[in-house]
Amino acid sequence: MSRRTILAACQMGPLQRAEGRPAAVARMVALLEKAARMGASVAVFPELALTTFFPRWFHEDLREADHWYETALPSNETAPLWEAARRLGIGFHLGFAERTPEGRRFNTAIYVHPSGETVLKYRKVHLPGHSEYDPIRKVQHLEKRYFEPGDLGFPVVRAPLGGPGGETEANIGLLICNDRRWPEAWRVLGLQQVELVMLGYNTPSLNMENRGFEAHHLRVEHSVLSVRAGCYQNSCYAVAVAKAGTEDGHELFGHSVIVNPQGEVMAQATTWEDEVVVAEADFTRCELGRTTIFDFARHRRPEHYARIVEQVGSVAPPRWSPAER
Ligand code: CDV
Repeated sequence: MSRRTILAACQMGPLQRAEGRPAAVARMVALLEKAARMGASVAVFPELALTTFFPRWFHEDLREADHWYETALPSNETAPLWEAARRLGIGFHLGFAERTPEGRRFNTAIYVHPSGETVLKYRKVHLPGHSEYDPIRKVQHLEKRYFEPGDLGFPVVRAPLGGPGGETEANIGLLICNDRRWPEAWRVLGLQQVELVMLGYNTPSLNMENRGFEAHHLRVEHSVLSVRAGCYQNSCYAVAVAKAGTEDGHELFGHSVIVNPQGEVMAQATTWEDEVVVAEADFTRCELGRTTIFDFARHRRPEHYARIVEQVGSVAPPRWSPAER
């Protein structure tokens, strides 16, 4: 069985608040068609790909925000995406806001096999931002208001990708946006021999917290740095995909990347618009790191990692003082 396949990052340009799902889905179908023409077996779309990045808008009453969420997929409006995947024989990753029948709200991603079946579901664990209106911020980031932390952990599954022949399998894991900055999330995937991490993001090009200066170019640098480190330290590929451009006056950066298990950027988007970039993965390349420098079974020392799971915030260290004479 071949272990080679072509991965596609399907970056999306901005979606304005007034735009509906049909406009987003039509653009996604066009991106999927382009990815298929470029030989891809799997296409990765951004976080919350079906709407504008709505957590920048404050709703006092949560029910006013209900229209941003999906209650079932595929729906009538999103069905063309599933139909296109089946027609093209390509798998896809989709980020969306999920409202469950019990009324719970999650920032969710799924990997869908070309047959239309959902193979893997993940709910974002690391929710950035705040839950109440914050007058200090120029732009709100209300993910903690609109979502609860994911309750599915970080699952990995071995599953077929699509593409010509559809024969390539990979150990697949998902992260969402802010998760990419947390080494704990990558390591939990790495401990399950993940080979392909798919993740989408919506990241403002400026730090809006106004609690200190962050140089603008470092916003992109920190995103790419996090994905490269995650791939290298866990011997996996990643496709990290932006929703980019200016949404109702608010900039999100692009720079979607495909990264290999050595932590090298294999392909990078160059616009802040709808754009497809592809790179060939050879999953046998995940074995080098996994069997040498990051052979976890031989080298990890979990007896010294207790703080990672027992402690949440950092604590100040004891102060050294000179020995008494
Ligand atoms: N959607 C996100 O999770 N965005 C965060 C921003 C707020 C820093 C990110 O980590 O990119």
